[in-house]
Amino acid sequence: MDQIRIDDLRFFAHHGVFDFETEQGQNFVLSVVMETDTRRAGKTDALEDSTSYADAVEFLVSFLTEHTFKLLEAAAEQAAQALLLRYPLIRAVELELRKPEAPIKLDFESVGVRIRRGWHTAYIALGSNLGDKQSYIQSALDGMAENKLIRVKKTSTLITTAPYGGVEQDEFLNGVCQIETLYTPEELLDFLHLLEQAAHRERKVHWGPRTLDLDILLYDNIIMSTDRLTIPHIDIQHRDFVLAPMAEIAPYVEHPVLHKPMLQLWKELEGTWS
Ligand code: A4P
Ligand code: MG
Repeated sequence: MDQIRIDDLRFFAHHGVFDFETEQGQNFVLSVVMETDTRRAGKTDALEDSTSYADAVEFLVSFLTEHTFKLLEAAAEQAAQALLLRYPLIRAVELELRKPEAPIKLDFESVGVRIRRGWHTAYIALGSNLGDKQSYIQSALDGMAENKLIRVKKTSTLITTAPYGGVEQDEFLNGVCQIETLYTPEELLDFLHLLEQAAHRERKVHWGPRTLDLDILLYDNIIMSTDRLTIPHIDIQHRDFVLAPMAEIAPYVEHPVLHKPMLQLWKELEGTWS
């Protein structure tokens, strides 16, 4: 991706673990690389098609002088997040914050942290087969839309599906949505669990009836498996209630393990792929 960058910008602020650092303040040095598509602005030569680096940098310096953090890690994290929330054309930011006068009795140039943060694309499976299914799913979509760390980009049609997995139960209402998020996969799972709890979901029977089930199908091209989280979600290729809505909103998105697009996986499951 294209970059807009500023190197070694100096400013005065009050971050530090020691009282004298937060009271007296000291010099800081900031370098920022903003990842954004500059093609359009490159063609039109119009500032409204880009992100003004003057604005962005002034915003960052104001943020870092108006707030006080003990740790450079926290200052960098919060500043990167504020920037990404403020400037929608910036997809990711690499931010380096250094202290040339850190209280260390050694000969050094500066100490600092460098982080990279950005928007991630994820697909969430939505399911309900208990109570007012449609309004449980709508409450999940509303809950995501109200969270500033999530942008809901696309939502599929909701479809009625027969239960899969051998448990005798009512039919499901299913769909998927595409989101962009600043959450890590684990943080996203925690947030989805909060939405499930708000829908009074009780975990009684594995694969059993539920007011609301929210699963992370894909998160960028990540492949991971921990005690809590498997991405891509298991068994996508065998589930028409996932593949039909995915084929609607993301037909050419590839399964990162199977290396096949969603539309193909769906047609293979239906037996109509040739
Ligand atoms: N977990 C691991 N990976 C993920 C992930 N990618 N996204 C862990 C979300 N959670 C993930 O899930 C159990 C645990 O899985 C979570 O705590 C998390 O740490 P759960 O939602 O509490 O339990 P569950 O839904 O009963 O089990 P599971 O294995 O998630 O089942 P599925 O795969 O969600 O399938 N038939 C139709 N027609 N439509 C459906 O929506 N859904 C299921 C449940 C069965 N049959 C269905 C449908
Ligand atoms: Mg689940």
